[in-house]
Amino acid sequence: MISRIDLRGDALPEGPALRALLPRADFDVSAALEKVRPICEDVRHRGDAALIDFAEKFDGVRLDSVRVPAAALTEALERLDPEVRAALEESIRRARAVHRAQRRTTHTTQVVPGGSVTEKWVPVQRVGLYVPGGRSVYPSSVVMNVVPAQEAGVPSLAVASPAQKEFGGLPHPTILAACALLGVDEVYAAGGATAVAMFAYGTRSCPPADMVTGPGNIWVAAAKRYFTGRIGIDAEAGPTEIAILADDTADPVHVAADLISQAEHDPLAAAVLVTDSEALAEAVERELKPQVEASKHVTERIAPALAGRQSAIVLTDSLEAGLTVVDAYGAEHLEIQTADAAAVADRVNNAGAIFVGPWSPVSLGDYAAGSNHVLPTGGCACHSSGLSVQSFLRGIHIVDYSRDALADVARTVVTLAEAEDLPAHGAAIKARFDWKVPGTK
Ligand code: HSO
Ligand code: ZN
Repeated sequence: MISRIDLRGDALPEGPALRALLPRADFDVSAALEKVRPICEDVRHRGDAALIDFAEKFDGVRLDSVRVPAAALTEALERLDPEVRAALEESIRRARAVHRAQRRTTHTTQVVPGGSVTEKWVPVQRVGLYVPGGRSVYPSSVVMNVVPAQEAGVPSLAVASPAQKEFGGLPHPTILAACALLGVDEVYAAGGATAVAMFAYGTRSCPPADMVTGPGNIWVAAAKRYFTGRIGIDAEAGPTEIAILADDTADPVHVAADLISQAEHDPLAAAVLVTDSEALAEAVERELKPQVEASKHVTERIAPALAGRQSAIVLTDSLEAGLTVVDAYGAEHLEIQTADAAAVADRVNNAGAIFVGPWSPVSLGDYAAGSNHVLPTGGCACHSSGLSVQSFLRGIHIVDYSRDALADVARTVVTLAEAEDLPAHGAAIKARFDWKVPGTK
């Protein structure tokens, strides 16, 4: 059901050597890149007509237009199950509270009298949010993308999600309802790489965006990579991951349930338990079987995800060694189920999000902790963070020096310019002082 990696006995290797021993899915975005290139270029040249053709090819439905009419959004919200509506509202409320606190304020540093640098935070002006359809229809991901963008003050926000044949070519009604609940009225029926290309190049019905965010499959990741450097992207989201660092105080029933919870996403999803307790490892293995059998998406996702090379139970000599392992792994989600969990969590350097103790499972964070669930995967947690207000902001430095303040530092600038053999840089300073910068040639 799940393999074991026994790292007990010898000292742990370091860095890449340790990472090579740890489980991880093959997620080869570069191979997919070649396939998405012609799709993106077709959208560039034929715009809406290409989007309509691709929806017919990939989603099996012929659209009149890619833009979702306002009435469809209102109707979807009216028809939304009141209990789901209330749950989404609670999720939004909590996410707003957390993300509002991430807002940045303009800050001025008075470097010298008469010389200041102000850092002004400006939102990205137009953002396209991609929301997957098909196997994964996640209104919660609409919340996790839209809320930080709104809290950052992004003035123009559009959502794209694949056309669904069974809903007459509209995106899934729960996605539409979530958009309506969040006040997003610009929505397109476009899927995968075609949606990313629509936002990147713009079409007659969809103005181009400065940035595209949102989860997606390998085609979405490949399209994002195709446009890297041309538009902003949040991250190339790969299959989801849960790592659990646990000791013998952890409850194997909870550990097994949490591993399964993320395996439920994708046959390539990773579920990794790192523990210094052989007894816990055995108890979790025993517990997995009945829980997996009792779950809904066993054959198509959970069983292959747990059995895949990306999932394992990793045994270590100590909790200390376990900490080294989870830091080397850099999980998207890391649960700490140990004694004194908060202190252990405090020592972790690499994780997309950390879930502390027995009452903070990843599922809570997926929906209603207030934290964001768009997080770095594939080890990217070692250098990147999850989606936040900051993802949608740019800090612009505003430099404002008086004549005296410039005169005061002129020699420094000219000296450095000459040291770099860039005399024209120095000349731009000298010209302002009749070429008489004190102490320079
Ligand atoms: N665990 C996923 C997000 C999600 N879970 C959406 C349920 N719905 C990646 O963080
Ligand atoms: Zn999830």
